[in-house]
Amino acid sequence: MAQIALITGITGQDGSYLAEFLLAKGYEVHGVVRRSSTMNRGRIDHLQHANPSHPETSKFVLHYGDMTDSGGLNRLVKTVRPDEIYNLAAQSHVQISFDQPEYTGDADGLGTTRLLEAIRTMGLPTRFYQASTSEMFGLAPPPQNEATPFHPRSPYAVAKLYAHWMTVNYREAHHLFACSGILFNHESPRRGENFVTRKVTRGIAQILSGKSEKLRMGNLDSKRDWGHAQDYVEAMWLMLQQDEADDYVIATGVTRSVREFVEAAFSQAGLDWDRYVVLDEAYLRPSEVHELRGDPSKAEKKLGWKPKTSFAQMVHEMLENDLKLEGVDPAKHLKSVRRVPAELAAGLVVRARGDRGPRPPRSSGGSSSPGCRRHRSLGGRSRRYSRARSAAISKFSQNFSLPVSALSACISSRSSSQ
Ligand code: NAP
Ligand code: F7E
Repeated sequence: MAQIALITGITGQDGSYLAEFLLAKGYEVHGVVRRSSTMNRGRIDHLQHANPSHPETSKFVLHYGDMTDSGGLNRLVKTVRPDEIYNLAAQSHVQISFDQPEYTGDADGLGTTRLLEAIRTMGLPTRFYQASTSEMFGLAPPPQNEATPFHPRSPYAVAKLYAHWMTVNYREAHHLFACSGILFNHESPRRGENFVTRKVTRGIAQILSGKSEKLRMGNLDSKRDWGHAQDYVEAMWLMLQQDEADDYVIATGVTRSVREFVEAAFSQAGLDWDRYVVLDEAYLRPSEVHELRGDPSKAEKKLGWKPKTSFAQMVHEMLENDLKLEGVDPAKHLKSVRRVPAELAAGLVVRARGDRGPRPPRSSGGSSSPGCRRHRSLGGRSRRYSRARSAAISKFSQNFSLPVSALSACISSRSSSQ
């Protein structure tokens, strides 16, 4: 008999990739969708077409439900009787959570408790995956791993932290097979349009199509550990296949600033980002998470999981998709990317950072970036050498799509130890 999975948030980025992944493994996949006045199933339409709704035979079934409605969730768990539940539904936008703190707490926090209670009261052996987030670490300095203390910085992160601890508590108190995947940022062509990476790749497409001239953005100094969503859904599944339930950090181990993302994306499209990007204070957050860099070594060791897609490939895929959506020919504008395996990039950065130890959190208003500090430390060397070094780093960074900061750090730590 096929394994049965229930996915909340199936219409989202991760839900759609996870549904594809589980269907390919032979699962019967049930998804929870919300009623809305316009159909909102663009990411899963292809799955529905490939699996027409004949209830006796279909491997892909959608049900109406909402994380704020415990009666509906109870009924779903009771009727579907899933072997595995992947709880991906959430109001997942950090900035919007400042405008909707109560709703975010209800859907993202209490919604998780409603599902856990449904499993417990039904007495089912269902395995449960909770979509936790690196946002829970907030101000804790990188690298962050499963033992890092949490310091959430938004209503979203606080709600997710409550859901994380409820997951741990149901495992400890009621012996549910409940896992919390602490995933760092992951992106793809299916990423929501108002998250920073997609906003940038869409913005570039609109500039190239002549629809807009500028891209308005917030804080370019914050740093994130960006991976590809398709790689990350495999980790969710792996967690539920282990002998014991546990919590895992899923990340690449590489951090880049938003500015570095912008530079890389504009450069792949042959554009100089400086000419198009303008600061708009509307996108600054009341409290920011400055730097996230995950340490995925537990997942590597216990799940055998590693990211497969390089940063350059991911950016390229997103640009290609958005250019096509705007009617722009990617072949005319996008540079091809040389591929460096994700783990090579990760190794380079971890080594460079490891030499210097974790960096303390920076204040959002600070103007001296670590890059600036490194530049000043070059004071004794000749200007010519410094210019040649910067040019070489920049060229290598573009060719191999590695962050400038990682290369600079690596070279600085090597030269100071010589
Ligand atoms: P997403 O694209 O924003 O998708 C969120 C999904 O949740 C959508 O299907 C949405 O339905 C559904 N949803 C929202 N509120 C709901 C409610 N009250 N009841 C039922 N469904 C509801 O998010 P994602 O990027 O795929 O992320 C998946 C999960 O992982 C989320 O829980 C997110 O917080 C978490 N996470 C994401 C990342 C990341 O970098 N992507 C990292 C760590 C954790 P509609 O389509 O109807 O809006
Ligand atoms: O912001 C900065 C912004 O909205 C990233 C969610 O999936 O990942 C995501 O949360 C950074 C922040 O993602 C703009 O201030 C600058 O520092 O893409 P984002 P996020 O807040 O990191 C975590 C792991 C989740 O769990 C969440 O669900 O980019 N930034 N300018 C901007 N951000 C946005 N959105 N728009 C800007 O114009």
